[in-house]
Amino acid sequence: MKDIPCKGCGGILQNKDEFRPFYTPKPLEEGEEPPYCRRCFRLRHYGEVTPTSLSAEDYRAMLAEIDTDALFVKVVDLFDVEGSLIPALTRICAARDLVVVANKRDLLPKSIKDARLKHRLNAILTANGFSPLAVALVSATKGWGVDDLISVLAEKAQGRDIYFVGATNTGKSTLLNRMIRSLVDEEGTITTSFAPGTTQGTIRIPFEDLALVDTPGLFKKNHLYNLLSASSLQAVQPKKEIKPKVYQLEPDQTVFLGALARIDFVKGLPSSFVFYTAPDVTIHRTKLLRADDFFNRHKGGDLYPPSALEELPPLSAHHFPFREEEKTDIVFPGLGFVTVKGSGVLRVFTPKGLQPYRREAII
Ligand SMILES: Nc1nc2c(ncn2[C@@H]2O[C@H](COP(=O)(O)OP(=O)(O)OP(=O)(O)O)[C@@H](O)[C@H]2O)c(=O)[nH]1
Ligand SMILES: [Mg+2]
Repeated sequence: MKDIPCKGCGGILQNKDEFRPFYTPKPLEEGEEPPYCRRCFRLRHYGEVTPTSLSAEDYRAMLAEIDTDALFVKVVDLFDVEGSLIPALTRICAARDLVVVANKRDLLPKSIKDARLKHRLNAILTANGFSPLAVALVSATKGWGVDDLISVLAEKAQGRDIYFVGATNTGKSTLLNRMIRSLVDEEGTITTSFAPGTTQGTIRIPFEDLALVDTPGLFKKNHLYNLLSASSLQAVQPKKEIKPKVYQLEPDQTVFLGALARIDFVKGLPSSFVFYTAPDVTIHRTKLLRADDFFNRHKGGDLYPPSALEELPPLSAHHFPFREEEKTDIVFPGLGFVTVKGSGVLRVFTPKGLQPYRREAII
């Protein structure tokens, strides 16, 4: 029998072994509408997540099969731009016609100008070795920019197949479902979820003279989702426009982002700090002198996430100087970022496996 992919995640369905991936209890008939695999079924009906992962080898094998002439659409997450670039994709994308889509525009404040965001994005893309034919800002969940994106893609594809690639959880499948809705006025059937690793194989959606193809995302190495439980992972992902929290900080003060990051203002002049994180992440200011004690007493409680039951690796320190002349972001991939204006030095603690980095402010 020919391989029948699950219409939710693209994994090849089987009905022999319920302990192996892509099991379905339903009979598999060629030519019939394929069922969902059990994992997609549970995800869609009960929000239950069964973790899976695609090995780097499987991923390379999948990419190797893609027609070299296809148009690539690389989807990045505006809440974690650099994290979702994935260096491994630079070389693959360099050889292709590429459009970059920056998704989740709805999470960043509406007050920021799109032109500013695009300008910063272009700078980041160039610095990372990407030279796309076009860059688009969209919100797949809200549908913002999706019709414009469709026109851009139609023009650049010229009848070639279009592959949606990128890091896991950037919203590739959500975007495709949204495009399907715009194009044929029907709900897309691809499974999406807050958990990384939702799409497991390629999903081809024929449209007119070409096909739109969803692909599994690549896992990010340095990322919070490698450390957290499902519920904490949900807590750190903002679902709607982030309301920035503004603090004026003095040297010798500390701010905690849950128990996932500790920012010590070790020296400098009083400066402004604007935090962009999900509302469920507690932001707590204290005196540097009291910080150790506070952390030990309140991690997993008042300092949430993680929950009290989750053991995280020990914290390690990173130092970031910042200067008056430029606004700087300290980014915690997956957790958010803080925009700093002023001058001084920060000492930042994060659990091993969550590597903070610094960039020129994106906002
Ligand atoms: N706020 C917001 N969330 C989005 C947007 N697009 C997708 N998401 C959310 O991001 C999460 C991941 O979406 P998916 O579409 O499953 O991501 P993916 O890139 O297909 O992920 P993989 O299949 O694991 O590679 C889900 O919780 C989506 O609801 C968006 O435009 N705005
Ligand atoms: Mg997907």
